[in-house]
Amino acid sequence: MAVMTYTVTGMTCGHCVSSVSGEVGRIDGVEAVDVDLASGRVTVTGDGFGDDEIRGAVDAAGYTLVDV
Ligand SMILES: [Cu+2]
Repeated sequence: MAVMTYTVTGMTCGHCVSSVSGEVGRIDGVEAVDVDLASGRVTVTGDGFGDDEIRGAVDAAGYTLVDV
């Protein structure tokens, strides 16, 4: 099981958090998504997902993944 941390910009409220959690949570292999609104930190737990898939899901939700 891998735990990856990403930074997402543009989230301002609980609705943003649930949009990002929903899109990222749909990716195959993702078991859990934890979003910290204050820091923009998104922690993803699971197996077999890639950074590009996370980026795509964050884009689809309307936010931006900051390059690590
Ligand atoms: Cu919002």
